[in-house]
Amino acid sequence: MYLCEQTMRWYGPNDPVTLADIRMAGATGVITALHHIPNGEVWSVEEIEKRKEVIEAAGLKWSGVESVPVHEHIKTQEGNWRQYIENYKQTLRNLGACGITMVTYNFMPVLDWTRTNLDYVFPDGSHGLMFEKAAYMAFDLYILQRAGAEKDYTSQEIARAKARFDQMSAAERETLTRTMIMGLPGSEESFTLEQFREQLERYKDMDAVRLRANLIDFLRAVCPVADEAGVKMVIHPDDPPMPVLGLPRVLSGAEDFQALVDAVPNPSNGLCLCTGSFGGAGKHDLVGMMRRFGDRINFVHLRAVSQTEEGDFYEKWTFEGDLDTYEFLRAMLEVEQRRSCSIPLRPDHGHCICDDLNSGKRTNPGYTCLGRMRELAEIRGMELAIARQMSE
Ligand code: DNO
Repeated sequence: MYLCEQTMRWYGPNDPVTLADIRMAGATGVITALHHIPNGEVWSVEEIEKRKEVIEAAGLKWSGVESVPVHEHIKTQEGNWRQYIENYKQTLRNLGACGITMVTYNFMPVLDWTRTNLDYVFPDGSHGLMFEKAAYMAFDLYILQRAGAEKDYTSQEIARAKARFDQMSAAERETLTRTMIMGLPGSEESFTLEQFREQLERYKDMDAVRLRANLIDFLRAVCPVADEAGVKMVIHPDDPPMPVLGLPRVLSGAEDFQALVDAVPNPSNGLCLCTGSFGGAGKHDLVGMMRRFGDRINFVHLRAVSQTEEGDFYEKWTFEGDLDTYEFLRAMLEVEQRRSCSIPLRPDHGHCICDDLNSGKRTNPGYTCLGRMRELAEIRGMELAIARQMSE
C-alpha cells in the first residue's frame, strides 16, 4: 500500500521549529528551501548538498523544495529575465543531481500569500490566520490609496471599507499594513508602502492573459530541463484565488491549471494541490481536482478554511472547515495506488496552541510546532484508517 509521504515545512537553521521537533511530530520528510540565496541566483550543488546532509543527519528526508522563487522579472519579462530563466534551469539540474525531485513555485505577482490577521483568536482559544474582506478593502482604499481601486468595489463595499477604516486605531492600521505587505514567510520579499506602490506600478499594464503567456514561456523553457533532470515542477495556486490589489492572477481554479497542461504537456508540469488556497474564495471541487489531475499532482498542502458570505475566510482545523477531508484523503490514496507512488503531503498551517502560545518562541505565522503537529497527527490517523479500509 502506498501511503502519503508525511512532511512538515522547515524554514532552515533559523526556524525555531527544529528538525528534531519535526521528526518527533511524526513527519518523515521536510519541505524546505535555501532561503539565504537571493531570488534569481543559481542554487549550487555544494549549497544543496550541505542542506541535504543536515536534514539527513536528523533522520529525515528532503522531500521537496518550497519554493525555488520565480524572479519578478520572469513574470513581467523585463530586464535580465532570460538570464534568470537560465539560472532557474541550472538550479533544477543541480537539485536533480542531488536527488531532490520536487520543486514548488508560484506565479503570483509581487505578493505571495495574503492575510489580514495573523493572530485571530478562535473560539477554542487557539490563535490562527484569517482574511477579513472589510479590512482588506480598507487597506486598499484608505491606506495604500491605490489609484483606481474604487473601480474594483461596489458602493456598499466602499462604505463598509470606510466604516472599518474609521474604526481602526493607528496601531491597528500599522499592523494591517505590515501584515499585507511586509512579506509572509516564504514570500522572500517585503516592502514599505512606497516600494510596494512602485511594485504595483510595474504591473499596471499587465492583465491575466499576458501574465499567463509569460508563465507559459517560463514553463516551455524549464519543463524540458526538469523532465531530463527527473524533477517535478509543481505550481502553487494563488492564495487567495482572486485578484488582489489589482494584480493579475493565473492559477485560481481548475481550468487555469488545465490551460497550463494544454500549453505545456511535459510530464514535469504539475500542480501543488493546496486545498487551503483554493478554499479561500469561490467554489472548487477539490476532490474532483485530485481525481482529474491526479497524474500531475506531486505535492499536497492540506488545510481547511471556511468562507463567510461577507467574503472573509478563516483557517480552520483540517477537519472543521469547508473541505471534505475524508473524501479528499481517500481520493489521494487512490491516486497513489494507481500511480504506485507516495506523494508528499504537508499539513499547511497550524494554529498556535498550548506551548506555542507561551513558549516565547516566535514561529513563522502558520508554521507553529504543536498546532501543525496536531494537524499532522489527525491527518495521519485518518489516512491510516482509510488505507486499512481500502485494503480489507
Ligand atoms: C504559505 C505557502 C506559500 C507557498 C508559496 C509556494 O504558507 O503555502 O508561501 O509556499 O506560494 O511558492
